[in-house]
Amino acid sequence: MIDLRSDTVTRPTEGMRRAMYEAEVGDDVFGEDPTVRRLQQTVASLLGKEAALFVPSGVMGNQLALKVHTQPGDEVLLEATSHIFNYESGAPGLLSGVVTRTLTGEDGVLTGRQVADAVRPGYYWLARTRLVCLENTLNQAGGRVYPMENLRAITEVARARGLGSHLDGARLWNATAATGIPEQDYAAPFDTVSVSLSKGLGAPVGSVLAGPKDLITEAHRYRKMWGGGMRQAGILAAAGLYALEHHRARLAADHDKARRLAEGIAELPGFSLDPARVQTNIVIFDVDHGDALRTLGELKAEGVLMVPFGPATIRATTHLDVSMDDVEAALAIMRRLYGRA
Ligand code: TLP
Repeated sequence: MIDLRSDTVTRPTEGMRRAMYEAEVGDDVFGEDPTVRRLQQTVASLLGKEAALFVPSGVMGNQLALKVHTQPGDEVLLEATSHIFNYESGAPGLLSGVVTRTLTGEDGVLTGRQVADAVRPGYYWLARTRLVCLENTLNQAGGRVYPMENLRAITEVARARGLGSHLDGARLWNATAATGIPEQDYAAPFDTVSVSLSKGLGAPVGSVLAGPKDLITEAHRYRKMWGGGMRQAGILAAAGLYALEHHRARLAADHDKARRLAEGIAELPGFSLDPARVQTNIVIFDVDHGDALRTLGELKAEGVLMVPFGPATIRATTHLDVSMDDVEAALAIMRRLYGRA
């Protein structure tokens, strides 16, 4: 199988498994796991934040951020295609009791003006707009990198209007690999940032939420309350540390594979995409006949896995466990199935 469903499908490499095996561990609920502590310090310093918290998933990192930035009844501004709004099971309503309000960006990207116009005035009969969340890279916009100018403009508005700001940086590493702008620079305008270790970096489990000490202390409390207190979690943190050290530099290779895949698909009749839009490791394309599931079934029968991202839309994601040869093999299959005779 050539598995392009997500960059989450990777299996730990031998070196990573060795690092996990050798990890020094302790009970992290007592704050005694040295490897977890080292991971938290490493990520906090990489992102230029005071403190960080190791969490089981990207969803938990984002939802903890919402929790510590808001009170029940507050309003959170999100882009309409964002992961937090679409793919986190409605958690903001249940876990934080907040109202989510979506703004529609151009290809997922909002402007400072849009956010400024959305902040509600302080009348007591209105919800209190309290937090703005952005995503970098933008999953639904095909891995697009959020332009720094817009990140700065939006967070300036947030600060000026007394709102908190959170960045869902599940694939922030890919943004840095694509532009050369350090993660720390992308993180700087935000109060809190969550990053994933289990996507492009190839660790089996884990995300990290970083931010000011007081908010991370509060997040630590809710992590426990939500059942995310982990004991000898150093075995997982070791994989994250290994990934940060060994798998960040190679992300650019995933971007090359995605570009090649996009170029190949763009040459086939019946598919619509512009390869120039592929900036990182995600390729999103449309099937002209309108039935993504049909195409996905045909591809699966030939050993190529991708996921639906709309009725006529498909997503393919490159990662550590697919090689350039795998990409060429997937393209050869697609040419055989869909190329002109
Ligand atoms: N995204 C998954 C699916 O849920 C769509 C994927 O395959 O891309 N933020 C962003 C931007 C994400 O893409 C994801 C995962 C998350 C947060 C959640 O991370 P996990 O799966 O670790 O909870």
